Amino acid sequence: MSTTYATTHGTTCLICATENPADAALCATCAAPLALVRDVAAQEREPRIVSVIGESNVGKTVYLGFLLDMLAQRAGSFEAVPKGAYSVDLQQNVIIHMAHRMFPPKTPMEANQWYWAYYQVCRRDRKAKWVDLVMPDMAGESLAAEVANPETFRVIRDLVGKSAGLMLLVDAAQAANGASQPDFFAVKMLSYVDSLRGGKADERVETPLAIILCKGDYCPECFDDPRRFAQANLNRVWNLCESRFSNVEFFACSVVGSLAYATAGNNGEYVVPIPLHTALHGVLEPFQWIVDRI
Ligand SMILES: Nc1nc2c(ncn2[C@@H]2O[C@H](COP(=O)(O)OP(=O)(O)OP(=O)(O)O)[C@@H](O)[C@H]2O)c(=O)[nH]1
Ligand SMILES: [Mg+2]
Ligand SMILES: [Zn+2]
Repeated sequence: MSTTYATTHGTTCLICATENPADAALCATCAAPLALVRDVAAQEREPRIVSVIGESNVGKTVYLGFLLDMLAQRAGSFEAVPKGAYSVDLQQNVIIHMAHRMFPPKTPMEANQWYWAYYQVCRRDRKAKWVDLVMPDMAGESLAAEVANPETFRVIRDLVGKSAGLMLLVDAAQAANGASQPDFFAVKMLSYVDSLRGGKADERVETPLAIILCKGDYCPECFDDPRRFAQANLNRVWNLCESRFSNVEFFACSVVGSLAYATAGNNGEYVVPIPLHTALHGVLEPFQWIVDRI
């Protein structure tokens, strides 16, 4: 990533390198918050991007919100400092909804409405090594549009292309039920990443890739052996990882302890899951694995 500076003349976007007016709030090209650039300039340390990718409704927002909240509470001996109030919004949005026994709403497709988190993170049990992480919460539908038609969402291309670590979320419950959609979507996502990295036949992608099997509460067997689960239920992803990615690990994750179901809509035409209580399993492990490798 090139060094970027906020100057009196303008602010160069950290993500897409567009030159913006000094007082702009969002980048005119990719809608990244420019407060990020100003905070980075103050920090004098290059931030690393960790992208959370996956299909719409797989659980990206919920996962990221709880992860940031755990870091803020110093789980797993991590110390994490949010940079800028905007970095706390995502976590707050998820925690407040869950406290009211609701899942947070779907992330809008428009990049100017995404939450971005910029955190300074360090492990207190190790020789203190601070890493600055930028973690945007992208919308699954925008990711799908970009993967189907590269260049639709320039910000996604820039983010995924520059990421130091990737977390790919896959719906384990659907996969365990025999659906092939999660497997196909993940394969498309990974082949997109591969092509961004050059896709040369003799060079595998070295970026650390954590594949997170979400909604593990529906299929607890995925916690026993996430690798075996993936090999059996996400065989296309498993094979692609073996051939093209040299730094992959599989994890299982779940955020809810028990669910109830209620009807919603004017005539009760929808059934919505109500999270009765949160019980976090496997949220920190993939993050820890990535931080150890960047
Ligand atoms: N049972 C269970 N359901 C979950 C879990 N995490 C998420 N969900 C369900 O998945 C839905 C979608 O979660 P989100 O985090 O909004 O999904 P997303 O990937 O951000 O989706 P987009 O914003 O559309 O890209 C939630 O409304 C819940 O119904 C989990 O750990 N267990
Ligand atoms: Mg979302
Ligand atoms: Zn930009």
